[in-house]
Amino acid sequence: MPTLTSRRALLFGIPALVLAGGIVTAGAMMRSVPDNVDLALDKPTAGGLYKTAITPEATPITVGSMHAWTVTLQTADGAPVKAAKIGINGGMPQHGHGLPTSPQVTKDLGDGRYLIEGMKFNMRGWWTLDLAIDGPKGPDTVSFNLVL
Ligand SMILES: [Cu+2]
Repeated sequence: MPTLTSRRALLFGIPALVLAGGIVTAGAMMRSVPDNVDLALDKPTAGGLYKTAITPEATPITVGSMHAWTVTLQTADGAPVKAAKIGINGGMPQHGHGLPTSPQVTKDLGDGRYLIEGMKFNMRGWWTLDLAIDGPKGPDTVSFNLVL
């Protein structure tokens, strides 16, 4: 997935930029992201009930702009999960704050795909995007990491 490559480049590029600049500004705001953060945008849920994937409507994701994502849900054996309920939460683990907006599923796109609208990331750094899924196999959760 090309977006993964560019995110990796960004992840390792930030410390280099800070060094090149010669100045570390704003202390905690520039805290570096741990090297072992899993940036995969597709993964199984914590309890293994579903396979999930999230796709931004456009890349790169720009800080401060309202945008949409598509969530794809499948059962563990690959069948589309229809009529699921998805709760969305998230925030910045290193800053102790949540999302600045309250994104929601606004459309069932069919075939286990759901449109999430109202997403906004208002600063650079490490974000998590947490989904609480309630589907035919039961409730499960998944957490994605993004580095902007
Ligand atoms: Cu923050």
